[in-house]
Amino acid sequence: MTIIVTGGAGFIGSNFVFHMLNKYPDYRIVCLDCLTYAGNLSTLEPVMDNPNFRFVKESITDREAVYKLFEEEKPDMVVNFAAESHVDRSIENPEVFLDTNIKGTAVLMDACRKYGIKRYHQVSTDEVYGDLPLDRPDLFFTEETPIHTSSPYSSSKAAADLLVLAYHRTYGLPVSISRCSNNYGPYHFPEKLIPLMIANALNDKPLPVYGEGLNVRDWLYVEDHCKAIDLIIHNGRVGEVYNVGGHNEKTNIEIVKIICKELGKPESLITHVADRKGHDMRYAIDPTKIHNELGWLPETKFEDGIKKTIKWYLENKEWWETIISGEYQNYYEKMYAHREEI
Ligand code: NAD
Ligand code: TDX
Repeated sequence: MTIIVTGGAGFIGSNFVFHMLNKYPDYRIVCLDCLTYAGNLSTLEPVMDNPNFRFVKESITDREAVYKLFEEEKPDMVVNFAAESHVDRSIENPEVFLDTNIKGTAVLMDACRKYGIKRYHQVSTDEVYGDLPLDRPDLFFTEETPIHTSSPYSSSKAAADLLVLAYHRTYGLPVSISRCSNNYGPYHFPEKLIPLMIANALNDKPLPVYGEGLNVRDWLYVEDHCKAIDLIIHNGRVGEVYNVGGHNEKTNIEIVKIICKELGKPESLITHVADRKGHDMRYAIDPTKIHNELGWLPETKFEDGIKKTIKWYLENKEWWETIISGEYQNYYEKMYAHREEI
């Protein structure tokens, strides 16, 4: 079995590469990643010498390079993690999101049509459903919830999902899609809420909470997401969408306070800043389908997962300090300087 894993040098993709090489010692895992700001080759160092692993630095938007790789590897499956993934960046500059997330998906699926494939899996997000109101805790996203996006990021992911389903219907491509809630865990890029707050708190820097911090996200430990995708590509039905989430809703302010407590840092570091444009209020997944069909259930409780994650950031300072001492400084200055304190 040969699987092309795109975006494997990023947060979830790298965790998936480790999971698969560990669990299936006879599989060949080929990581296709062009190493944007979010891709980090040092993350993959532990598997670089594994004879069942190959890293290829190319973009999923480069048709020639993708076709060449398919000719060389004749993959049985493709799992597409590669994407521009940060909502705030999409608000500043949508174009690269359209290129990578939409065109890149089409190029990969064209290669799958040309060379044949057992499964093309698209890693999508609950953000394609838009958001839920705070005063309706009885509502959850199901696979039937209409697509209703808020940001350029979620719109590009939704467009990709629609293309994936269209390639299934039109060309009979054997596809599947997973729509997961917010992940957290090791190798999470420090532009995202949890690692950003951990890094800032450890440096005694202000913790910039957008607005009142009452927006709700449904947090899932990254390993649980990887296990869900593993189940879907092996046992999930072709042409189907599976929601992935663990009924673990928390407001942003709760998350930041937990991080302060775990690190022994004062809550006075918390600074309320200008809100994100179009900020989604609440995400909440109903995972009944994947549970009933594939027996998936999240295994890591948030209380344990957040402790493990913080421990990882404490033990792997070099990984994130290298990131935040580079180009990230310009990013941080640009994105947060204009966010006035409120
Ligand atoms: P990430 O930003 O950490 O990593 C993205 C990876 O894709 C990087 O290694 C980057 O170099 C690579 N990449 C970007 N453009 C590429 C291109 N044109 N060609 C090849 N590689 C390219 O992202 P993540 O948080 O690991 O998210 C992975 C996937 O999961 C994305 O599709 C995202 O939409 C989805 N997702 C993320 C979450 C979350 O909470 N992080 C939740 C649900 C779904
Ligand atoms: O500095 C911050 N302050 C803050 O209050 C940052 C970076 C975020 N936030 C808020 C915005 C959100 O309500 O925290 C919440 C989480 O923000 P992000 O970490 O940027 O995640 P989110 O926008 O929810 O999107 C994530 O989950 C779904 C991933 O980045 C997406 O790729 C995934 O599809």
